[in-house]
Amino acid sequence: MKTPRLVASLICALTLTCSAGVLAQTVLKIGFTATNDSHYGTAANVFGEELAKRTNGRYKLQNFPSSALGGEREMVEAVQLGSQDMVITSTGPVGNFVPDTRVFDIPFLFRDYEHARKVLDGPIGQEVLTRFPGKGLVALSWLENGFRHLTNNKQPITGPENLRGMKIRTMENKVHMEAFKTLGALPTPMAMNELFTSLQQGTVDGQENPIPVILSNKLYTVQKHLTLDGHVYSPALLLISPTVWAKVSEADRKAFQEAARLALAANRKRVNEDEAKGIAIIRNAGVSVVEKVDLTRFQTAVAPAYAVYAKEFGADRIKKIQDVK
Ligand code: EAX
Repeated sequence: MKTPRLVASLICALTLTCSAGVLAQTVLKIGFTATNDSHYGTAANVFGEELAKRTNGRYKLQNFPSSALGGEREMVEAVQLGSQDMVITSTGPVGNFVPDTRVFDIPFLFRDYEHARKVLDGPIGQEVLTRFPGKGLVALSWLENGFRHLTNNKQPITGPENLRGMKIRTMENKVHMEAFKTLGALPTPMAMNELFTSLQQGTVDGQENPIPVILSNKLYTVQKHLTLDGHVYSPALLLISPTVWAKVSEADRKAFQEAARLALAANRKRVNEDEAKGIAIIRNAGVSVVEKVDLTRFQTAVAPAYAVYAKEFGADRIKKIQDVK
């Protein structure tokens, strides 16, 4: 048994990347704002397992859930700088880095999950992923956060008039902020890791997030009302630092991409499951749920913001997305 150890040590000495005679293993740190037991945690776990399997354990993932590495904007910045290896983030702050993602943050753009997934998987969505390297980031895959719904502590929201003057925490996303301003609310951008306390202390009246996030971050324990308005689809992304990516061999890049594909499938499956069981959990916790809202009234109220979006993104680009069947 002496010879193999000696060979291993020699390889280690040459590659300078192993310790205690073990062959090179790179541990990649991945951060996200939800818990390990969430739609994001599921994606990270599947990605980590599949990557390790496909690289014979040469790459391993270490999860930092629950904003342990900071808010989404901070994490994307760190991934860009190379001080953090990977991140799962909503598109919330990503438009500040890769403006082309912003078009997908327009409210009432997607009809349903099928529509959104089809656009992201198709040429329109895949083309946007190619814009990341030019902005100092690498996107391995789209992921999913879900359709966002309103929660608050003031009153049941049945129409846009109920939002008037309400302090709603939004993501640090100007497309979303424009929409809430147009609806008459007071959009208050804030990182996810400050949200729970802000709701608890009444710094903001409400917030908006998909069911998977409301569950994972236990927002239903500090909110009285939920309205299932699904005002906007919230895409997510699996990003890796260009510093890391530059060191990954061509063959291993295939392993990363394949693992990312499986992570996306698992992530969407979990979103479906959370959607199916989540409302009952939230209601059982004592939250009043407005299930049926007249969406056309919200759409009419938010219509003036579409003029701003059309100017920024081009009416034809918006229509092209809407037209995907
Ligand atoms: O990505 O910040 C948010 O509201 C996001 O939806 C959450 O961090 C999951």
